[in-house]
Amino acid sequence: MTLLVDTTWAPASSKRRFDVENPATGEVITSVPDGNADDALEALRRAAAAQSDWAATSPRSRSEILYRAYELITARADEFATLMTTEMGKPYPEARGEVAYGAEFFRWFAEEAVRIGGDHFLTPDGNNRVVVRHRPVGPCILITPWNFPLAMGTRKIGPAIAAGCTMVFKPAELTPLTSLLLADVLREAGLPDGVLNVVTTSDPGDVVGAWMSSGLARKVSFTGSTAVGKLLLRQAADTVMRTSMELGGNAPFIVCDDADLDTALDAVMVAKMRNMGQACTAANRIFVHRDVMDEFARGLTQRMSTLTVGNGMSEGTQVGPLVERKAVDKVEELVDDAVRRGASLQCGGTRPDGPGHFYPPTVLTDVHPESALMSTEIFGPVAALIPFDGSGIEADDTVVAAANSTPAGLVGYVCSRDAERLDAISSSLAVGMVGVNTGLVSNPAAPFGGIKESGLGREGGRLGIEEFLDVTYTSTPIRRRR
Ligand code: TXE
Repeated sequence: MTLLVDTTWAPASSKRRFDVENPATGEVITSVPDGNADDALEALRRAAAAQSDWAATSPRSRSEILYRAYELITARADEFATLMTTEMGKPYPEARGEVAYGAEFFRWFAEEAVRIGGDHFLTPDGNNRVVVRHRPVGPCILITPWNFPLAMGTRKIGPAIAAGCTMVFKPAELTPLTSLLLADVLREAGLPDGVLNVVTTSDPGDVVGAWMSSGLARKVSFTGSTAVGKLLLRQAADTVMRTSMELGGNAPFIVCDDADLDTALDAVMVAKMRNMGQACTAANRIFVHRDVMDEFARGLTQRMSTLTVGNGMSEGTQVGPLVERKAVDKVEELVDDAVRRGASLQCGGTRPDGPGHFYPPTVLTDVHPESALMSTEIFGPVAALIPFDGSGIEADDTVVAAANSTPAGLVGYVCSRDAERLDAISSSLAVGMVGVNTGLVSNPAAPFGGIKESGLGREGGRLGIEEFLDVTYTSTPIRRRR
């Protein structure tokens, strides 16, 4: 495994490497090159040098590369899923789901690549002809987190290729292997040299800092923590770089008194337990109307306590390890804090002994609003239940106000049997996306993204490619006949 810079897979200039661990066992899988600022700048120079030729390729040829890559990923689904489970921990069936979802971004953007249009109109006075064009923003910096090692990459690389941008790509240090395999597949699909340059590093601040201050990149697309997102926004200001930020969430999940509880339980299990709760879309605060709280809590505890926890590669595993020891420490602290503030533990809550970074599925009821997990992304398999009271619109207003009382605004969920109520609540939630009687909102055809401190810009959907295009126009006076 090496860095991909231009045409060659190369070692880091320092010759240093860093280890990649299997979170289910704590064992080292392999090591990858530990790139530094010199490697980073070399990679970005290659991307910048390749930009004009790449922008001149036909939309059809870029589309065909994406289609081929889609097919190659699909054909190698087992290899991708095994690698992902091994370096990140998610159960193999979930990893297969991510391969399908991640590959789909390439197919979606293969279709978008050939639909980049423009506009052409006369000004209202009829004196000028305006031609509006879209063109690639230029070399892009792509930074991805570890929680969806394939899909976070394809969601950024897909539109960059479709738009005609070259790129430098830094995958998360915990999960670089899936990204290196993805780069390999893109080369096999015919991506020209220099278009995609991958730098793995254990020091993201060094590598990304060099890119941000180089003056060579025109855009940064980041998915990760809000703290790092804010840092990048400050760095981007120096060169007024375009930014797309997909940052943390703190999703409210609302169960109304008239909800179908089986539907709500199915939905909350998906919204809470997908990826062991390590998703920005994870249900973080589960608001349940007091009239249905007992039944809902019983049903959820029954489902959570019977899940099979283990190595994601073992048959029957439903819940894998968390990504690293630090993540388990954080979840443990949040649960202990909630219990100290009066929450009741219905199941889980005790970290097991033994190797691997495991934490059991946990249900907390009567979570106090001052608990740290109300304002922090739990990023673990912990369901925090908070009761709310009242009837009709009064109850809805109360729960919406509580749901909106956070700086994050990525996603929300609401369960009810009343269409009008669902519409009223979902349109009042201060979030970018709402799951209505479902726990899953992500889809390559939809514009994924948040409002408030959850980020800027949209990934996927019709808007996804626009993030990688500049809009320009020419204005030409019209000569009128006498
Ligand atoms: O995130 P980081 P971490 C949230 C979630 C999680 C917390 C911490 O709450 O518990 O963040 O996770 C790169 N300059 N999310 O520590 O550090 C890093 O190498 C440039 C939500 O893993 O933000 C990786 O590639 N880049 C989120 C990426 O940022 C830097 C997904 C994300 O890592 C950098 C992940 C720097 N100075 C975590 N420091 C979501 N939106 O889904 C780190 N990085």
